[in-house]
Amino acid sequence: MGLGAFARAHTAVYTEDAMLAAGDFDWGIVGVTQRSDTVARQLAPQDGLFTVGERGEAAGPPRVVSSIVEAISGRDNPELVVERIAAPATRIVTLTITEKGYRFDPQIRSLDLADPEVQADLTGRPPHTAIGQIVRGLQQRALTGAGPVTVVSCDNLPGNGELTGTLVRNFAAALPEPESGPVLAWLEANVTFPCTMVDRMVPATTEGDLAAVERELGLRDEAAVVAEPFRQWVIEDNFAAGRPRWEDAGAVFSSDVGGWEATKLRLLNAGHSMLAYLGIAAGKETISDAVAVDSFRTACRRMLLEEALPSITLPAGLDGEQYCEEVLRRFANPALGHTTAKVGSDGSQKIGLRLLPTIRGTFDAGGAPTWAALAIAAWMHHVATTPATDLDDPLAAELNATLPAGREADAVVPALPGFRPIFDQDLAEHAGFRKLLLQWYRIIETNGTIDNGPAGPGNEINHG
Ligand code: CS2
Repeated sequence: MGLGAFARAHTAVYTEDAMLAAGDFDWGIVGVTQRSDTVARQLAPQDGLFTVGERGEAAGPPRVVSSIVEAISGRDNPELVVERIAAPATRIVTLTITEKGYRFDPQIRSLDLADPEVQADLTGRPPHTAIGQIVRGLQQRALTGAGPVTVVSCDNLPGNGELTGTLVRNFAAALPEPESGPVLAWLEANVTFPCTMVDRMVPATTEGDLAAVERELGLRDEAAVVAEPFRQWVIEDNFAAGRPRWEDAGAVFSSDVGGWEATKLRLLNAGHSMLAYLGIAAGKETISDAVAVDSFRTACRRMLLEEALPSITLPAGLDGEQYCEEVLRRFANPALGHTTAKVGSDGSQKIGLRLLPTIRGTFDAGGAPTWAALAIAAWMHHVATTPATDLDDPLAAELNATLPAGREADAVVPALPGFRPIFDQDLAEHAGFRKLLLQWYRIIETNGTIDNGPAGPGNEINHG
């Protein structure tokens, strides 16, 4: 579920590699697009085939991936999606639907039952939400005896397996009684929700990427994607009905996926978000342009090493400092064209998960999360200075309603931490946090963030 660029460059590639390595061709992916039918329309006339072009140092040649056997527009064919989930041949449902696709309340880690789409799905219409589609599919499996199935979240959420299981149960429990009890009982016995950590930087494909792939391949491919050469997948081995031998494709099966997820979210994704908002404030179009600014790279490195790392329990054997340096190197890949606008989108869904654990952890240890607060201040500046209609965020309207009339630090900084979908009350009222935000916001407001040389304006960011 979810056929965006990431799913094509990650799940589909691992699955094809696993089939090739193990000689086990019994698998195939039915891809379901979520909000738009574009990718389904692009893939259908190509028999599901698409190219993955690698960009950057050690890039391999373009390859055509063949693991997608059907592409469905979920928005237009919700009943077909339910039918596919319910089919006895379906063994695994993977999700690459981004944070907002889960429609959950992060403070209490449960399904947002007030969400109008969730409510509408609960009334029994052909379901539009991913969680609704899964539960309706599971209900069918229970009725027809289609057998056990595994649901695998491949999104950047802490404890993504456990969370997805909770949301599925929340939806099932909210169904009217004659439906709710049986599906809940069935799923306890027949469905597993392993946790995974997924990693590969995959920007949105541009017209330029399509033209480059056409030159390399000699064919026009409307569904091509480009990605960095690096990829990683750590999976908890808890599958109810078999799985491809993803380990033969380089995936790692581990009992400490939580450690890997926290590491990746609070180092890679947190650094990414920080560079995105600093970059946006400085007019930098890509992450590689943003990380090339000395003061931004320094701020990012210091946040990772001095604030995030000490508050993470690393997976056994992982060298945290090396991981941070590798992340910074990956950010600097000039061939990728990963835009600050894309990484900075959906901030309300991301920053709470990526940055706040570091802020809480640093305060709890008696320190001051100077650099993580800079990232939050830069996000605030982005929200406050972007017209609500242009803000690429599912909660743009709610954020706009929280903003005061003035856009200066003294107005914005006291107001935004009151935004409950992101900040809890403790943090919102934390005087030290407020002070750091005020300092940074004033600096960004007065000087901007750019510092291209020793005498450039805004080099306060270097000095903290
Ligand atoms: C990025 C991620 O867009 C974003 O928010 O931080 O998509 C990032 O590129 C991936 O998680 C890398 O694995």
